Amino acid sequence: MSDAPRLAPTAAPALSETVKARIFIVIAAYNEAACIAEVVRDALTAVPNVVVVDDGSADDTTNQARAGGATVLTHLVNRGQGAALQTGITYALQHGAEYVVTFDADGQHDINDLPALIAPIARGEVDICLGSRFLVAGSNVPTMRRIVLGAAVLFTRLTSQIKLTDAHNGYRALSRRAAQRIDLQLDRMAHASEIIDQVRASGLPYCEVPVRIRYTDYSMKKGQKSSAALRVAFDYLVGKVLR
Ligand SMILES: Nc1nc2c(ncn2[C@@H]2O[C@H](COP(=O)(O)OP(=O)(O)OP(=O)(O)O)[C@@H](O)[C@H]2O)c(=O)[nH]1
Ligand SMILES: [Mg+2]
Repeated sequence: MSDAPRLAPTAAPALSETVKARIFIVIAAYNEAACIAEVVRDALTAVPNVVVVDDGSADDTTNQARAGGATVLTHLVNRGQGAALQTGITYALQHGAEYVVTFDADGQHDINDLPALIAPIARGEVDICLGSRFLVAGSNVPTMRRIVLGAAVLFTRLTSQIKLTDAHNGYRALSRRAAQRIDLQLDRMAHASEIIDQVRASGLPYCEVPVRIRYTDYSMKKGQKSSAALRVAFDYLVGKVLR
């Protein structure tokens, strides 16, 4: 079993304008009208290319994401975060992305962590940086989420043979060649485990990078129920058998 290398939580130097211009931030959004415009505006302070995939939302997510300045792609029906990310990754590659970053729509991630996620790839050390909320001291992860995410870490060790500290963090950066090897087939939340398998199968070097996370009343109300973890494990195992 391989241990993912971990980077120390040091402040990364600012990214060059050339690198920034080649980053595409992909945000899968489902019913996030309340916060998506602000999330996009924040992301656009760091990079020029922000793509929101509105995953069949019933609210005003598309208009709000456009108002924030994003390029918006739309799923006509709700297909799940995995499908929405794959749509965004494919679009980013078609539009010349050298780096693809996945980022949540609900305001939980911090755009200030972007340089730390991109720098190891830009330096040519790795192709994939996986965000870890558990490498940051003082993350306000609620106890139940800690337990569920701890179980996900153990599950990943068993099924993917990779030791991570945070197996289901939506904040990741991929080089172009890594993004080309990602092909998410699991449409819903189980894609988070599937992507780890594909990272491993790609044979490309990867590491974990400390990233902050914010749990807010909004994110807790909208986010995953603990019981959803069973569905994720089931979908993933069925997907593995069918592959
Ligand atoms: N729940 C859900 N989220 C989706 C879907 N499609 C896209 N998303 C987006 O996926 C992101 C993550 O969803 P969350 O439900 O917050 O999951 P999470 O962040 O892994 O879990 P929490 O720690 O509970 O917040 C959000 O930005 C959603 O808007 C979908 O079909 N269902
Ligand atoms: Mg969330």
